[in-house]
Amino acid sequence: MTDSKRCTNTSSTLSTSFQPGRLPFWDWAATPPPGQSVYPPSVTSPNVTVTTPNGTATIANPLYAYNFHPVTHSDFYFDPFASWNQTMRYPTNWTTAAVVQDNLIGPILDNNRVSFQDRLYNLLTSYDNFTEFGNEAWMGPGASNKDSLESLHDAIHSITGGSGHMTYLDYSAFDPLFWLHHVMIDRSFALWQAINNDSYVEPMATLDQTYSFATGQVVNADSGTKARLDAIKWIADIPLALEPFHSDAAGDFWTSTSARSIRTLGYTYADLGDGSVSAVKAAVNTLYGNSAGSSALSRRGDSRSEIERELPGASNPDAQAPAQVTNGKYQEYLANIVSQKFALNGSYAIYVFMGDFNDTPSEWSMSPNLVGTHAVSAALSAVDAASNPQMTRRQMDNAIQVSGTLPLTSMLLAKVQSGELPCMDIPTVTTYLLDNLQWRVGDFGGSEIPVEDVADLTITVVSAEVEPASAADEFPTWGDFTVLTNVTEGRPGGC
Ligand SMILES: [Cu+2]
Repeated sequence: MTDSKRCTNTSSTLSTSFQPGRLPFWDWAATPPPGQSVYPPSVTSPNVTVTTPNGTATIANPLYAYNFHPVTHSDFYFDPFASWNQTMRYPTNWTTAAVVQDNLIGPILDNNRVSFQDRLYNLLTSYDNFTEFGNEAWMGPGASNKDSLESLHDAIHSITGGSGHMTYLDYSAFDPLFWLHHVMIDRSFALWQAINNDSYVEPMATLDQTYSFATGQVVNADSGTKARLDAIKWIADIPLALEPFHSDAAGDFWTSTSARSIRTLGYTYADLGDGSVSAVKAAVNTLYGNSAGSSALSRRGDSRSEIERELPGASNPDAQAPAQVTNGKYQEYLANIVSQKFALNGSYAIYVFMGDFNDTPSEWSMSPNLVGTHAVSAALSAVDAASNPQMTRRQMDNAIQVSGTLPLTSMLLAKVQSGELPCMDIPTVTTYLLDNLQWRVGDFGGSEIPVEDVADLTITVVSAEVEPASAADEFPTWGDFTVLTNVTEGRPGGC
């Protein structure tokens, strides 16, 4: 975890009193130091030793959990959340007696980390449209880019939550980990913005109701002032304010345009350097290029960290293995996944494997053959519909298709290295994936969900020819996608 935000002078009392404050980010994608988990002790230790005016003292770690004062059923509609007096990560079950299984989270995150890193690298280096980069809503069959920062963000929520607070939109922000995760999302967006400063919010209708926006309302970047939800509901293309964030004492709100640069808000990130595109590209290559498909050697297996340290990143053409690069290009493979956001009772995950795996759902996350976990974060269902009719409405009315991508290249390269796969060309990989690519759906309580139960689930494997980066401050160049129809066609969830 790294210290990140700097508050600068502003006139408001709150800002002044918060001047020494920092919100750290938790980088779940970067390669951790050798022998360490991506899930750091600073968030996993129940207690922490601090320095006080009278020496050191051991206190409850504020980053480990939030204690309610106390929790009430009127605030927490859904049991057992209303009976848990502390935020829970990976609770053993949904009962009052559940206990946290924090020890599971690190190994699961570590087993998914190459997937996180590949996804983030691909998003930062090959997505140049804000809407596609940011938003998980499915853009239709014509769109080539199915992943989004939002979808990757959902995966972290769900994997750190298990069936606890972080997994559910309603309650996740109570867990202190939420804030460290969201600063990482903010930082990822800031890195992307520095590279793609010509693309931003486009006017489009909202697909789902939020605190400020009604479903179907057209949201644009130049949000107006003092707009109230009641007054603007259902009226298209009215300038919107980013409620409830006031920009001045007169009651005006921040807008997407006024909040476009984080520097306006008084902070920055060290990785942005001087803000030049080449500096940010070089930083992205160093941070996340190592395990993306753009470098040739396998990043999976026990020697992963060692190999990663030897490779300076996507920028090193010498690192390309002869088996992978042909005529100066190599082949990337991705699994695109589309499904209904509210297909099930709350959040769910699609696990993609390459090869054999254990039938026990609770062991999927730790499978050596797990390619990655695509998580769909949803609000809790109408378990208690009588006390929360609004939630029932959301579940019933909103047929929202969302998408995400699990990169396959790193795992395929590992299979080449282990001798299971002869080479990376399309016919060979198609045959291999037809036999070995498998997927399952589960909730986060350790139960399997029949693939057929997930409305509109479609998994499609695509491939693109990619030209490696030619310099440390350049990115790989992607060609057009080819759909490998026969890999998944005719199988449950396959398209
Ligand atoms: Cu979030």
